[in-house]
Amino acid sequence: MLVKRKGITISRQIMDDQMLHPGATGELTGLLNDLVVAGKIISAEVNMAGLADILGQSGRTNIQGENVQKLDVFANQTIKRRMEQCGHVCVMTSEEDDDIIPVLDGYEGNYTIAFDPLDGSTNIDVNVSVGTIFSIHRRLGGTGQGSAADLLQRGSKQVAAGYIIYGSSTVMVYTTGHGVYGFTLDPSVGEFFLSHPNITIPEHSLYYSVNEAYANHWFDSTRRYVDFLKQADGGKGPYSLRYIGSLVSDFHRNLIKGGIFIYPETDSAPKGKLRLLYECNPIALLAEQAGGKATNGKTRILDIKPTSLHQRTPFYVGSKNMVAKAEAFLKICNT
Ligand code: AFP
Repeated sequence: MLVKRKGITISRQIMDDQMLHPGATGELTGLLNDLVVAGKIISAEVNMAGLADILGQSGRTNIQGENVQKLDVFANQTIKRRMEQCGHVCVMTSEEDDDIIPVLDGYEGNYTIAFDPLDGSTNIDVNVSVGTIFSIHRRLGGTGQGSAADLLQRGSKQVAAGYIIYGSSTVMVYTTGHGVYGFTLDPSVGEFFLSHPNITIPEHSLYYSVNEAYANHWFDSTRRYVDFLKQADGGKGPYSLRYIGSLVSDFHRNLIKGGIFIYPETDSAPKGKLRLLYECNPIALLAEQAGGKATNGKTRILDIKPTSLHQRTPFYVGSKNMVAKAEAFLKICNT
């Protein structure tokens, strides 16, 4: 395996990844490089948000009298445009679109992409970090336009997944199944450079992330686990709560520092809130590749067979020991 040094460019890394797969055609490399371009475009727009008065509803005009879009609409269009003509994708699904999204005729490729163009977007106008999340599968077979079936594959079949977080700096974190790497965008030259080689998530930590406002609506098992986190836990605890309300930000922090992120089922939302295809699957693959764990409480996230594009699932992800402990609580309380 090639030793990665801080400072290599993301395109170099993507090409190195390709070399790990003898016989690779370069299609995935091309797709990822186009995603990088989309990330740079969205990053520039997010950074200009306050200045350009782009916040607010679609259809508003900015101070130059131009029609402006909400950033999530902008991000969605940017990714769709890059992907529909990159020549490597056969079908897409996005958090912003009800149905599958075709690619341009003549540009069909061998991969599918599911994405959340700007997750956490309700936080944009208060300068909270938001992110683009993506999940890539190889199509089931055939040629031409892909179908929903190509998208409804298990997370364990992902060939690449990651996110781009637009925060104090823009960082792209991704995996192609050979570890997790983070690249920070240097806006002065418009290039992502390796800043976080071979990320591993600490096996244990003292952070947990959950929206406790819903505690009265959780199942007993979840409530007991979170209560446990507030106790001493043999001298390890009490744990500290860190919740931003933007999955990419919460997960990114836990990936680097360790911790567990929980979005559980509630009595009114028995499947939770987060979406399997373009939120939980890609984050779960990153977590596992970094040595962590991801479950819905009963089943490994990556083993769930999706049945619909926008299906939701309860989500417990992060440091291996903490997720295992949560699972143990859920099993005991549910029996
Ligand atoms: P938005 O994209 O609508 O801001 O939702 C963000 C999100 O899907 C995810 O990023 C957060 O973890 C989660 O919702 C926060 O949900 P609660 O506000 O219910 O805690």
